[in-house]
Amino acid sequence: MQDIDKLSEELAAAVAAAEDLEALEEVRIRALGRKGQVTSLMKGLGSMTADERKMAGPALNALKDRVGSAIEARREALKDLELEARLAGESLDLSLPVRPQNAGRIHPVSQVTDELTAIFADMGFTVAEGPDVETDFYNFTALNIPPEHPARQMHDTFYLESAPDAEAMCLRTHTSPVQIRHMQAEPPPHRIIVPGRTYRCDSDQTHTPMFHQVEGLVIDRDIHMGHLKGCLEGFARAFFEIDNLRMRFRPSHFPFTEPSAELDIGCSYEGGELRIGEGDDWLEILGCGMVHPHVLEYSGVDPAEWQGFAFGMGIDRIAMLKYGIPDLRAFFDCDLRWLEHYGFAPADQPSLAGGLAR
Ligand code: 2U9
Repeated sequence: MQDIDKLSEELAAAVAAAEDLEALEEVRIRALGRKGQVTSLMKGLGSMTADERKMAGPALNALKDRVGSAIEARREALKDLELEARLAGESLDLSLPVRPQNAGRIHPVSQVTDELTAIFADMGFTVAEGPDVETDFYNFTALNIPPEHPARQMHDTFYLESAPDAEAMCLRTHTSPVQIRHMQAEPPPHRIIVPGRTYRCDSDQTHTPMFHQVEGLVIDRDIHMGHLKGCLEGFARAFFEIDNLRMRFRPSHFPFTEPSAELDIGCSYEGGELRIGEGDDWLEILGCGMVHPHVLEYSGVDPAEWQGFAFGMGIDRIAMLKYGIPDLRAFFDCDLRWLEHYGFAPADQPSLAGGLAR
């Protein structure tokens, strides 16, 4: 019995000391193999007296089970260690350049959205998002668009089927409802941009039923048209990467802003080719204005204390202008050859320091 106890201790120590699966297999063969130490002791049972066998038999069987279980447990632990070491050795360096044949391209809409985000983030804006399916209240009423306004007509807006007494639901026709929701949820001041998908029942060479917009909202005390002008001129210069870009604000009208304006940038159309920043023609790039007091009231903001400006532009449109893309519909064709031509390198994140687009 003493021999069995001693052997048990020795084998337990050998199992624990096995540093890899190969060493553990050697211990197994040494203990439980055909000529192993435990096997040999078990073979000796045959030459014992019946009384000796009664004592030694169960003890040897217990030893065999104990050693077998210890080996199995150690094997599992060693496998885990081996896997961990392999995973650590196989870690991917995501900063390595992509192999050219696997590169893929970033769609111009994603690229321009990232550029806009970088520019406005530098001015202290954060990005807000909201639902594509909206209520009539958030898409129209809260934006000072009355029931008889043409924008509400069935031919402009995709309405969803709803129960006769339920509020009408639609696909948002602009990202403006997100600003309303944001103002209701957070206390002023606000400085947000809202890029996203928008939907209008329209389809021709320059309109698609789904298109992308970015809108911005600044609400604070004592905000005036001077802030609007400085912010949007700064944006246009940074976006088109032209320091002395000619610009003009032209009076306009939107239900949600008063006064309202549109921003034009200087360009030339010589020989049918558009050149931004040259010549003496004008090109409209965005709409803007001071947020209408009714809109602030609908949003739970006191217009006597807080004012601000808002702006909106079509991402697809400014992407076409900046990158000379002639046909809007190609944006949504999923043609890989088009994406290869007009797309952007995936690893180049737009930043003001590193260059917006390379
Ligand atoms: C709130 C208050 C005011 C957002 C604005 C415009 C002017 C505008 C168009 C540009 C081209 C839409 O993509 S487009 O068709 N937008 O001209 N958008 S001011 O005004 C807001 C928004 C939200 C709460």
